[in-house]
Amino acid sequence: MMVPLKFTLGTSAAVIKAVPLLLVDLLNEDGVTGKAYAFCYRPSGAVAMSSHLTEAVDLLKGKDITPFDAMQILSRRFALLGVTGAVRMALSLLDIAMWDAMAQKQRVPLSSLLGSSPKPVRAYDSRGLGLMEPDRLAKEVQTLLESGLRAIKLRLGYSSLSEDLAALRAVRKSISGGDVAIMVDYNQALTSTEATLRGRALEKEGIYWLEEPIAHEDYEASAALARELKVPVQIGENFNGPEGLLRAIVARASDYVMPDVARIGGVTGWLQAAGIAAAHGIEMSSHLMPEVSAHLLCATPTAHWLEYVDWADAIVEEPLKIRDGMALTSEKPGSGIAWDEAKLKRLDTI
Ligand code: SMN
Ligand code: MG
Repeated sequence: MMVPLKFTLGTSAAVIKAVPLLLVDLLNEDGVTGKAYAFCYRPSGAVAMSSHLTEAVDLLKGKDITPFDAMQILSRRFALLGVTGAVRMALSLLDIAMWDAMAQKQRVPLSSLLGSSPKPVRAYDSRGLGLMEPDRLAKEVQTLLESGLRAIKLRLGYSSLSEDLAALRAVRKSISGGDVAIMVDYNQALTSTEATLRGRALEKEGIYWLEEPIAHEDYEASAALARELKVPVQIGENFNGPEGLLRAIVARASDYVMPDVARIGGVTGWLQAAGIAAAHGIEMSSHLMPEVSAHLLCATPTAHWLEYVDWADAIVEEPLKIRDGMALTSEKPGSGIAWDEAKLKRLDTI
């Protein structure tokens, strides 16, 4: 379904006013329903994913199976089509729903099932600060900070460096006196040369990280950039499975990593990725879907930052709570996601 956003999000790739979310109810024969949702980027992404997901569930129907074993089977069955893009996202969603069901059945929060417990996790606000006029950015950051978080993400990628600097300075000035970290995200807008030029200028302004400055899969160029710049380079929302993360880490493509639970292979893929990041001593953050990601960061040895957005507040019974700069991981059994039927009905009529 299309869920309207409270803050329009202008990125260098697209202006997002409403997000296509795919909601999954995985009905198990024992009566437990595993839940998951994903941001599908485009409405057609949701159509493709639901088609892959239906087929994946059909392949498992009648089997008493765990998420790990299911992913082993399904990644073979989908290997010739390619476990990437919408296929990878569909399998990740199924995995998340299976883990949710397993935790619910054991009556423990997902983070506890993973060997940890639901803790507060450090979070930054990623709901707004899209591409817009500096005075509007200055106003919006004030509204965002009312949530109580002490770090925010600013989207950059204007047509010139001076506009990028004007945006950053407007935000910085608006929060002057406040001890607020600013992450910046280019959504792959720059060439390597331009990224070096802009990165050098931005690092003098004291940004916390520089996210996806160039094409996400060019790990070699990203590694050259990370070597060149003092400011930490952040990538990862496009990693395809733990093997994608491993390739990036081996190439030293970035200083930090931030996989997306719906592309890294769900909970199963995240755990493997977290092991790889920890073994290399690299800080790992999350990308979107904070309700599930919070549980995962509780069980991530090098947990860094949760990316907070409130998109699912429009569909769930209990929105993720924020307190003192932290997101409070749900203590309910499972991931804590339950659809609010009244909210869903209202959205259906929009
Ligand atoms: C992002 C990606 C996709 C949609 C919205 C925002 C952004 C992020 O790259 O990191 O949040
Ligand atoms: Mg990003």
